[in-house]
Amino acid sequence: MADEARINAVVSDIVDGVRAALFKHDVTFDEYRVALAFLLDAFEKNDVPLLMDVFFNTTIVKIEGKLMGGSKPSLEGPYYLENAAVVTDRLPMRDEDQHHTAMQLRGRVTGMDGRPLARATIDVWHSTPEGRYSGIHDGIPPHYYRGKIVTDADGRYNVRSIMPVPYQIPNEGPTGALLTAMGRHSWRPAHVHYKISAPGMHTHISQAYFEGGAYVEDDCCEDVCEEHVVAEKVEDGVRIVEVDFVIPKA
Ligand code: MBD
Ligand code: FE
Repeated sequence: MADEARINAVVSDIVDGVRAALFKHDVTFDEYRVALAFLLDAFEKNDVPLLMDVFFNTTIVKIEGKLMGGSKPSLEGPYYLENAAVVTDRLPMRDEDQHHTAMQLRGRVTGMDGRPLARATIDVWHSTPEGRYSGIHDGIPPHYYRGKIVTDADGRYNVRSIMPVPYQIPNEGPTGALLTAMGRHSWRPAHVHYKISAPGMHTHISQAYFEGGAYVEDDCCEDVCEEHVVAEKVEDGVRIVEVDFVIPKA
């Protein structure tokens, strides 16, 4: 993997691309100093993961998806927590949140050969109704709106939660300030995160978005692809989020 020719080819092309942009816009030394100060600030404030999520992570995810085959992957984002509990019918939530619009996460996990993946683990996590993440932001117990679902013998999963909302990425930090300075917003459409693992299989990371939802066409992280937008479907007042996954071998 770390062969010299490849490293040289990739890094040289990146540098050439940046240089071409600098020449194209006659970037001045004052602007160069602002950029350098920005990078140092982003490192110091641990904002580099978010910066990479916004600008480049999605590109690598697309490449990886193309190389692996199977369902298209998404960004993992910064808010996955490893030790969520196994859930069988409903994600844990605050009592006062139970009146929000319910959603049902369901679907089927198969291998590339079409056979069901039984006992695969699907970690799901999503925002609270006020657009925060449990265990990350203040005031929400860490296990809320998170859980590990285990697929049945037919590879199926089926679990209830409430609808997430659009999420504004932290914009008081350097990355948010950069987006603002560019005249861009820092919102993501409402989304559900999935991380699927099964022995011998590639760990698949995905997100689902809601057709017609705010920012679906204008995600600040540019992660949305057509395959991940779930069509509007409501059964007895419950928004159905039906997503099947095809997982390649590791
Ligand atoms: C999120 O919730 C998210 O999913 C991504 C990709 C980036 C920042 C916050
Ligand atoms: Fe998220």
